[in-house]
Amino acid sequence: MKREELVEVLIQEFDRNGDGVLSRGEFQELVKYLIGEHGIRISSRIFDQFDHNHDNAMSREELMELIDEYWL
Ligand SMILES: [Ca+2]
Ligand SMILES: [Ca+2]
Repeated sequence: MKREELVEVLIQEFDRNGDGVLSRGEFQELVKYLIGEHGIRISSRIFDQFDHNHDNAMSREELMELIDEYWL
């Protein structure tokens, strides 16, 4: 699966309110899904690291960078 497709799948799956970005809470669910319960503790730190424009939302572009960094 290409990164672009992966981002779309993740957004579709975890963007509960359908606004096209992941909120802190939605992102926490994603991290939990990807790396398990212990991910909850670090999800906020990861969120802050990749929310480059600090709008408290994880956009597709920001999510792409996260995937580049970790290739989850
Ligand atoms: Ca959302
Ligand atoms: Ca952002």
